[in-house]
Amino acid sequence: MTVRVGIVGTGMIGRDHARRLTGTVAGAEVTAVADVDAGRARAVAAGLPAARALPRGLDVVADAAVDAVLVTSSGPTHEEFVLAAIEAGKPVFCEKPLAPTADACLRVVRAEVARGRRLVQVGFMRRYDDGYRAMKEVVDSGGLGTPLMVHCVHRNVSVPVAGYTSDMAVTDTGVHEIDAVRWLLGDEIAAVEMRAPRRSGRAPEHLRDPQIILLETREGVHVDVEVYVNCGYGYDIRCEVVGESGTADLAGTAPVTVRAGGHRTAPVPAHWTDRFARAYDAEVREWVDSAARGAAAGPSAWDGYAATAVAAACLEARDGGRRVAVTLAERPALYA
Ligand code: NAD
Ligand code: ISE
Repeated sequence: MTVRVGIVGTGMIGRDHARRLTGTVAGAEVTAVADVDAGRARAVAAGLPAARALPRGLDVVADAAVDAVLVTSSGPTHEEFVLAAIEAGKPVFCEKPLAPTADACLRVVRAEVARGRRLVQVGFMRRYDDGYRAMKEVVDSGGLGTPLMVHCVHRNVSVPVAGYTSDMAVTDTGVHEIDAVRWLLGDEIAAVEMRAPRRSGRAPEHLRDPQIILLETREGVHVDVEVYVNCGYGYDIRCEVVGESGTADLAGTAPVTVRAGGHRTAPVPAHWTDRFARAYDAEVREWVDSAARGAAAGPSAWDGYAATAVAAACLEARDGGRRVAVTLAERPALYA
């Protein structure tokens, strides 16, 4: 069966996933796209073999030639399209964050629970990265002993001066590490704090950059996450789990290290599109396979809710200058 996919939002990652669904992942074709920038949607549709540009995102969800929906519009708009897909009984892949507020995420969780089956997959692609997967295997095997600490780094070369805010460093960027840590440890975040070092001269005046997120899990693991989104030199993602008797950290991504002229060098990826290319392919492949069965797998709406609830607590901690406890709603049996 070929899964006919409709895409809402044809910006950077929407186009990347459209290309992936057309040339890389088998068993899918893009049949409809929409964007508030109608010209952009038309241009993307023109470059795809079977896609039509429709006026609105909700038209894509309702379209009879769409079996499953991929939501890649900006975060605050996700809820409307994901709720409509659940209502239509169509599997939906939603890029992170599921929604920018915990309340909005909970509305999605409740709609899915009312529907009685999983239809939502959230785009936390680190769970599909070979390095993170190998790290999780080591943690789960018990080879490190009981986990004690996790150290994470999330650095972007730069972010757009307009449109990217200090809050997004947590809700859009650090949210990847919040999810990765929950998944790696199989533990929930119980409390958070934040620190803001001096502002980098590379960052625009309105942006607090870098920022440091501190997480404590229910089991007592302490986690530090450095988010620095204007580091200038590359897309640098690091993660180290420290256990009682050993550590595991992500290996570098370069296929080769060069020793020459008295130096040892290896390239740093330039962008998330390069660093996580294989992980994006794998998550979309799993989504297409599960959509062909009319269901969803992978990171769930509950994971999207939990990550956003932690991110919201981080903002409260940062703005109030205090430690904030994270309170999650009761986890529905659907996500057991
Ligand atoms: P972008 O700004 O390049 O693209 C967003 C697109 O959505 C734009 O074309 C915009 O016009 C369109 N849009 C906005 N509101 C809309 C609406 N109501 N209906 C239809 N279209 C609408 O942004 P992006 O970088 O492609 O990010 C999109 C989403 O993907 C965000 O949620 C972002 O956090 C997420 N993202 C995830 C990753 C990842 O690593 N998983 C990477 C990049 C972006
Ligand atoms: C972007 O939305 C992503 O999800 C990227 O993976 C992340 O590195 C970047 O900071 C976000 O803005």
